[in-house]
Amino acid sequence: MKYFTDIPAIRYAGEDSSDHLSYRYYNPQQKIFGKTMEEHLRLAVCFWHTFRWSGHDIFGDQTFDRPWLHAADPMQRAEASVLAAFEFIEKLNLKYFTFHDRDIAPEGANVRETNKNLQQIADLMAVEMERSKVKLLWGTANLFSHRRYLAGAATNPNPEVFAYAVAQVKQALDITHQLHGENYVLWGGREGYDTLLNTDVRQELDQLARFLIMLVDYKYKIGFKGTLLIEPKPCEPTKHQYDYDTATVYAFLQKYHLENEFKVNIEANHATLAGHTFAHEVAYAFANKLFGSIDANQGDPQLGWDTDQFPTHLNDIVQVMYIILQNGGFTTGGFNFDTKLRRQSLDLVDMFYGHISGIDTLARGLLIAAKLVKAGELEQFVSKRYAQWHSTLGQQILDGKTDFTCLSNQVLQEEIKPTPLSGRQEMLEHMINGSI
Ligand SMILES: [Mn+2]
Repeated sequence: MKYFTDIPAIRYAGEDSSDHLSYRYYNPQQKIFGKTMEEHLRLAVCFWHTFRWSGHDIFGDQTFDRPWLHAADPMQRAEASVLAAFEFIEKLNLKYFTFHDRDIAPEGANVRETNKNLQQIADLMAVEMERSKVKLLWGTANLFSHRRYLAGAATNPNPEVFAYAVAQVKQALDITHQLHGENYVLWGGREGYDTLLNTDVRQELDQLARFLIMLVDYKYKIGFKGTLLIEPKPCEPTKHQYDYDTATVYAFLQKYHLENEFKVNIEANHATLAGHTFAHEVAYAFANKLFGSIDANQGDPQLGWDTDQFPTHLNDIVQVMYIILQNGGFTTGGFNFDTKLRRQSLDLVDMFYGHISGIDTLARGLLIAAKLVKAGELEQFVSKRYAQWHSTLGQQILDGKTDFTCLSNQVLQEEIKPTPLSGRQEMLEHMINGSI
């Protein structure tokens, strides 16, 4: 069964193409600084929003009618969704996908049956991956939808829920390993609280750390070579989530000596919900050797929730791409589309328009950022701004060869009088827009 027969394979047609079912900027084999665009971007389609979400929101039910979800039997629906997903990814000419355990296979009557369902679908995925050469960027476990997780998984007040979550993540990691996943993601959707009135924060943080420590042990035990990623988000569904942002995750990891075992999966929309820019989270992650992967979905500045829209804000993407290029690019990570169509975008072709639009935004952002790197003007400006730190004074401070007493004496003796210099923000903003 094929689902997208009336849609052509999506190919690069160049900037002047008027065909909306083509890429204007994403030219997979085009080389930029010695790597192809495909290797730079490592684009992935997510399984859950794209093939399992029906358009429902908190005010309304299903709006989409997906043919692969028509069968009465949930396992038949699961198998049909896998076939639809690989057909879609191949039509877009992409090389990666991502999945949640519960979105690829339904829960059974008990854990044994649930695990059997999941294994059966994973085996079908393995066949499709072999046939299509599409790879797994990352897998993850859904520890937030079922009511057993209403008060969290690892941070639940009931250790039986913790144990249940361990069993679920063990199998999700086993399957990610089987499918040669390049990363494994943890998003703590309900690892937080709704009210402090019923919550022991210190206890919950210790529980979360135990969970992650055991996961790391298990990763080495089975020889999983991928990167473990934590996806920060400040709130939603809970009022407060412990993985608030990259800085919070970094502090938590250091407290429990886990900073070398995890990196972050930064989502654009989660960054803005935390009161940051997307670029801030990426820069902060690189600054602390924590950069792993990206969920490229953006939010809406007027809507205060996680709208998961396809990335279209070119200026934001240029800044992010510039930071990624300056720092050497992805290693095991990539750009995942953890994106949802708007619920009025009913047609199958809208799935293509959404992804093409997002992919072209990233590709165009990459091209512009490469131009900025090549021109070197921004880099020179920044390095000049810090140049005085190479002076004797700057080096003494950085090398720890001075102290409060020495420095204050030096200020008095040499009558140090610093001269303020312009930060040139407007010129730099003008320069970025000029390159777009
Ligand atoms: Mn995400």
